[in-house]
Amino acid sequence: MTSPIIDGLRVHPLLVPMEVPHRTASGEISASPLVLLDLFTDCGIVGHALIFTYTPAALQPTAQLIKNIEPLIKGQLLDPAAIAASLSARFRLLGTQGLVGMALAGIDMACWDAQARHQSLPLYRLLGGRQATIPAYGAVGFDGEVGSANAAESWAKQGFKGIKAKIGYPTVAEDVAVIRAMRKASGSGMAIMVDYNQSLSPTKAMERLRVLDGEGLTWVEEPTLTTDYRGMAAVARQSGIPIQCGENWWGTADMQLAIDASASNYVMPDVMKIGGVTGWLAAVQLATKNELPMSSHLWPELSARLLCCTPTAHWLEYMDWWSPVLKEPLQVIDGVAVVDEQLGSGLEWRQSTIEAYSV
Ligand code: SMN
Ligand code: MG
Repeated sequence: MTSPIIDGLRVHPLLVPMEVPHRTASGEISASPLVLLDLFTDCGIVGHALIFTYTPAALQPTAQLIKNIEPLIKGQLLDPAAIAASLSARFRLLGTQGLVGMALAGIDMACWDAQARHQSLPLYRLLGGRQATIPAYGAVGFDGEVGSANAAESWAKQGFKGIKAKIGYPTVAEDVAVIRAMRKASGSGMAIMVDYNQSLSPTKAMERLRVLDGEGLTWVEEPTLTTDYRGMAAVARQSGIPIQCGENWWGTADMQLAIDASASNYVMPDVMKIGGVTGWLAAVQLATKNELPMSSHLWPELSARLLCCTPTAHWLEYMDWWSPVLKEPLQVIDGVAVVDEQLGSGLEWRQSTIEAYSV
């Protein structure tokens, strides 16, 4: 089967409203700035991907940057790994963190989607994965005792067996109160994770985690700055609760630094910041070699497929913020992500919303 040739890229910058703004100790997201990518080939196959830019300020620049990269890949063979290596080398001087990393990750995701579609395979099968039972947890915002308990109850009613709450309230007593309110609202069987979104100093984190130790938490996420590998490791050493990190690693170079420092017990790379599908596959090598349970961050549809190719797969983070732009959002049944046999990464756009939310 001859490889298709890349024929062009189309980008759609969208601002997708969120029913409930997502609050964290480090800021709030009230709408999803998304860049939808379509990668065209000479045989009619189209690869799809989406990039989340966190803030509307980065939306148009990221979309334009992706479009500006089109001449570098147009006319190239559809060979995702080779394209990732070539683009990484082209941006060696500028670096592949930040918006460049986001743009390259989006192109990588679209290339792998197109490759799987060209071979008439679901992405997880192209990558040698297998159907796996991936538990999903629901996201709970920095919404206080009542708001967090209501969200916890709602996830429990939908059959989820895990929830993750953003904490880092003014006092650790408030953190504990939110945890206990969620536990009461969702039942004793619910796995509860908490996420400080890098809001504490290592010292403050150690103080708080000593208090949280008896709360039966599954993990404490990013208690301190993700780039403070030594500080995170010091917190992990004294914590009785597993420490989770990864969503802010730019590529596997950061992941390797965290592993070398023993900064966390678990890992959760973000499929965009880690470098797209190619970056995720490299992260899987590191997690498997170091026997680190590996979870996902955002991108539930793509992450579910990739966790089927992850021997140390742990939890999938589920949120439905981007469902309005998708024809078939990820299904979670009885708390387990359903990975069907849709070709590629299963992304098909709902055209009506592209018109409605284009900016
Ligand atoms: C998070 C970070 C950024 C946007 C939304 C949510 C959070 C998570 O850290 O782990 O989901
Ligand atoms: Mg987080």
